[in-house]
Amino acid sequence: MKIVFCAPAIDAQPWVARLAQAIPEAQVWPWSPAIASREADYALVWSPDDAFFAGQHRLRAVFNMGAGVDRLLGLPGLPHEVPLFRLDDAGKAQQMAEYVCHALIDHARHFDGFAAQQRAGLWRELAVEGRTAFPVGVMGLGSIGARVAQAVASFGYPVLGWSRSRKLIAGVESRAGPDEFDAFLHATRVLVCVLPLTAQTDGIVNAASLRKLKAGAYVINVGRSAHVVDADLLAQIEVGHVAGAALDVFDTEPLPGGHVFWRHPNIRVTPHIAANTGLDASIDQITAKIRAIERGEVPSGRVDFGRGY
Ligand code: OXD
Repeated sequence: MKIVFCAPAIDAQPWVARLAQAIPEAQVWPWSPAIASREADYALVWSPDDAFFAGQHRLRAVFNMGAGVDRLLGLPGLPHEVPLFRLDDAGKAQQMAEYVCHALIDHARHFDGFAAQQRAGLWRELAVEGRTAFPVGVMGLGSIGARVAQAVASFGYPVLGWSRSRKLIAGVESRAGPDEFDAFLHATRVLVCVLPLTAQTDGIVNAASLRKLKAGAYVINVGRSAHVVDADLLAQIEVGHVAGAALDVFDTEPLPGGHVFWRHPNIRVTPHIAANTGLDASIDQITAKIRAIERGEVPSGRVDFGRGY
């Protein structure tokens, strides 16, 4: 069995070593332009080089080393006849849940305000609204979104979820499809985006949807930057309908130095760290999927090219 690794932004060495250890019978190598025509049975990729797929003609499966496949689906030459798998969870859901709960509680309990007061040497209580004043709406209830919704619910916040099809998650009111989107927005104050980026979800957080949120809304985006129309978000903060946002993903990463988000008092910026791809969990998952394919089974996490995730 031959496995090639192509993720130019990631140090290949530990991944290749760990994969070779997990599947001892496999030859595993990091892709480079010099050996582009060396063909593999399986590929592990993350934002691979444009030329990558041109040299691969016998792939049995491609594994995306992340949850979102939007960049990969836009890559010229991606073979649609080869099954593509995304990581399902692999340690990301827990991290996402931590990020979202932190951003939510930081905002709702004014911890950001207390930090500012500390810098000013100010000892002063700030009035805090109860948790029921912050209904949280989670867009996207896949393995990651479901974990996020459950974690938020465990803190006692009212939680709604919105997804393509209705989901049964304890403590979460499920809304589904375009027909229930407005009702979902009207009932939400803290909007959390964990959606995959597709033609249907591109720009979904825009002036119209933001205006439908409860007054004093807050946006937490751990999906993709294209989900949020930045100018609309800024305009709604400006008019006071939206109180602020915690953003982990940006059109240009790293976020350029002069970008308005850096210094905006109501916007929290983090450098796309909401959930890192953990080496061990990912290799375990990919190894199990390769073994399943070798046995003739179809593992979970297969991307539907038509749906876009
Ligand atoms: C992912 C990411 O898609 O980290 O997994 O952006």
